[in-house]
Amino acid sequence: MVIEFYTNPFSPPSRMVSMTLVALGVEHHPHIIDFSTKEQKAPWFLAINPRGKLPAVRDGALCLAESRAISTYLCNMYEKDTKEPLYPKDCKLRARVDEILYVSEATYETFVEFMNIRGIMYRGEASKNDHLLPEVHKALGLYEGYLSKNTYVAASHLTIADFHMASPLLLMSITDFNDYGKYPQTVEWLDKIRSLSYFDQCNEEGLKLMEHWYKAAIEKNIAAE
Ligand SMILES: N[C@@H](CCC(=O)N[C@@H](CS)C(=O)NCC(=O)O)C(=O)O
Repeated sequence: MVIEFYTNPFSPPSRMVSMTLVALGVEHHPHIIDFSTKEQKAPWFLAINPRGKLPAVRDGALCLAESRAISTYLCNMYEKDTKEPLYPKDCKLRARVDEILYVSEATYETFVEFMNIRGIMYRGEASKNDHLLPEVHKALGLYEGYLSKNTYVAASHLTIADFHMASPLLLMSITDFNDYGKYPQTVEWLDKIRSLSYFDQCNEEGLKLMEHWYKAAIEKNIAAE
C-alpha cells in the first residue's frame, strides 16, 4: 500500500511527517498542495482533512491529519522491530515521547508568535515580537532540561519527539536570533538532527523557501510602512 501524503515544503509540520515517512522507509506519494490558490480549502481536500490544513495522509480508507498523530500512526503501523524504535513500545518510554510531542505543539506556537509569522503574513507587520523573548528562553530551557537527562529529547536514542521538537528550532534558525549560549546541549542536539542522512531530503528546500519568504516579507512590509 502506498501512502498518499498531502504536503507543502513551506509547512514545518509536513516536513516532520516527511522525516517520519523517510526514516521508516514507508513508500509514499507526495501531493504538493498549493497554498497560493488555497487548495487546502478545496472541497476535495476538506474531505481528507476537514480543518483544511497540512499535512494529511491517506492510507487506504484512513484519512488522517495532525502531524504528531500521523507520526505516531505511521510508527504504530509500519515500524519494524528494532532496539531503538522511533516510537518506543515500552509504555513508560512511549509516555515520555507522547508528553514531549504535546509540548512540541506549544513550543512551536511560542516560536511562531515570537517570529510574528502571522502578523508578517496577514497584517503587514514588519518585525518579530521581541517582547516575547522571555517565552523563547523559557522554551529553550525546556529543551536544555530534556537534553541534560538524555542524549535525545525523550530517550537515549532518536524518537519522533526529536523530529517534532526540532521543527520550531529549525524555524528559528531563519531569524537573526542567536542567543544560544545557555543552551549548549540543545545546539549540539540540533546539529545531530541536521546531520541525519535524510534531513536535507526532507527539509532543505522548505527551509530555504521559508527563509526567503520571511526576509522578503519583512522588507516588503517595511517599505510599505
Ligand atoms: N497542528 C497542526 C498544524 C497544521 C497547520 O497549521 N498547517 C498549516 C501549514 S504549517 C496550514 O496548513 N495552514 C493553511 C491554512 O490554515 O489554511 C499539525 O501539526 O499538523
